[in-house]
Amino acid sequence: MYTLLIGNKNYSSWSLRPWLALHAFAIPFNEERFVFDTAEFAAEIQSRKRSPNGRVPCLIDGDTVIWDSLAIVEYLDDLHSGLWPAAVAARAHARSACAEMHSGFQALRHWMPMNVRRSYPIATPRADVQQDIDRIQMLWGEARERFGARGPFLYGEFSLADCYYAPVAFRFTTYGVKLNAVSSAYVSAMLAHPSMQQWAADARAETEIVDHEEPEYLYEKNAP
Ligand SMILES: N[C@@H](CCC(=O)N[C@@H](CS)C(=O)NCC(=O)O)C(=O)O
Repeated sequence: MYTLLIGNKNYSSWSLRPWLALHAFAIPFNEERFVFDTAEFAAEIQSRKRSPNGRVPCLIDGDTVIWDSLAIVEYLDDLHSGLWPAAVAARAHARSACAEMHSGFQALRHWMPMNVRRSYPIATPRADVQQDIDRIQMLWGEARERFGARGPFLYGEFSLADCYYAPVAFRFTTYGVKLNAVSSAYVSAMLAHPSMQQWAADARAETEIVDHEEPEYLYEKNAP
């Protein structure tokens, strides 16, 4: 049985990605949640005792330890197959989209951190954030148009690419981001997915608040 080490469900966007892959594809696993900014997180995770890079997520499969969300989902696809879109061209597009998410969109990640339980509409996002939003909508539109005929998700049927953009669906909702029709329909499909609903319910049930992840810290206390 796999063990997945994760952070707070309300905040940990990187944890959500492999958790969603396991949950949505009905792969049995245990989860261990570590709360940010606690002595336990420092002792178990940041010390590298349980996770080699001192971060979450981290997947433990017997003697095999896989850190970093992208390596984890690739490992799951190696062992379970069929988690990426089936057609080679769609798979290449999906992998590119995930790589772009993994290494990019810094402005969006910084200024619109995932915060599942909050609603904090931002009427006019900063220019650099809007550029990231525009690029994501372009990418989603292309995936939906070229590869999305067989379902409501990016490549039609649910795939690892949806796991990768799941935190963005929560972010766009929290910050009230104005979206075109295709993106808006995609976000609705994601929020309706039973595994996303489970994660959101778990996030809302959490009681810990991490001040520096809250929008007031970014936009009010610490405003540039
Ligand atoms: N690129 C990594 C990012 C992992 C990451 O930054 N995790 C954050 C939580 S979402 C973390 O563990 N932060 C705690 C720390 O850096 O001390 C991945 O894809 O897994």
